[in-house]
Amino acid sequence: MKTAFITGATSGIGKATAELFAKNKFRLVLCGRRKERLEELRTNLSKLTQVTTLQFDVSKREEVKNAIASIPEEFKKIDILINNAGNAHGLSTIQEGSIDDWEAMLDINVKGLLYVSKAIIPQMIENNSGFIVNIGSTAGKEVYRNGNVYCASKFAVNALNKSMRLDLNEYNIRVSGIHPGLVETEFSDVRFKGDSDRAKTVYQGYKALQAEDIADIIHFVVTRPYHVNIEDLVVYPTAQASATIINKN
Ligand code: NDP
Ligand code: 8X3
Repeated sequence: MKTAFITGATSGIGKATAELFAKNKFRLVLCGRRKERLEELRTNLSKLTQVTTLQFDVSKREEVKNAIASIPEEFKKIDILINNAGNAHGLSTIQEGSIDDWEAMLDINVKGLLYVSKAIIPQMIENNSGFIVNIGSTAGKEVYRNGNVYCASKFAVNALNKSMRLDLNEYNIRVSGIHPGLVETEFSDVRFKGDSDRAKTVYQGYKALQAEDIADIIHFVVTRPYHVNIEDLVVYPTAQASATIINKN
């Protein structure tokens, strides 16, 4: 049984991935900050597979280190790391953007991904095997107006994904980047700080990607034969042609 460590498992893409992986009998280490959601996931998914949960903030270096050091023995060998935790905070011009929002995005989306990877990679190297899936974004391929720092954080994820492949190549560690376009999750609620009416408009007038669509792709990527590594995968909803061209009704 393979063990998958999923950050940002309490919502959206991470949660759908946890549910799909549980059905497919992966042993799961599920992470997030919201304790009650982690408890609910553990209760529900334990009916299908072995599950443990870790409550920590990916942007807090010591919390990451301590949480990962506390993983129960039977979950300690991580076969698959899914670096998914992340969000956009705000959607403003560079001149009007909030420095707190910028720091949150860089601390969570970039440094958080690094802290978690740094804690898990050594045992993958020791095992001479492993799989890291980095959830980037189409925002990491093409910038859009007001996207500035979120886009920069996802361009960084794209660069780190490529860098990990180079540096970890000699240890048989596979590294894949998955870059979704618009996915209907809690993402826009977070971006617009709980303004759910504004968040809803992002997904109105067309069929956005669903979290389950991305979970399905992640599952496909990690279940290829060991000699197959999908390096980079960009996925849009059919209605979306680029960051800003969306065929709405
Ligand atoms: P959600 O808001 O639904 O989920 C975000 C997840 O990240 C939650 O589980 C949240 O858990 C976790 N998270 C956020 N901040 C932290 C933190 N500081 N420490 C630990 N966990 C954290 O959004 P999505 O599912 O859409 O987003 C998942 C990933 O997909 C992100 O990296 C996002 O950038 C990316 N993405 C999303 C797209 C979209 O359109 N939705 C498109 C392209 C990429 P908790 O709050 O419990 O900590
Ligand atoms: C999320 C998709 O277009 O809001 O990464 O940046 S977008």
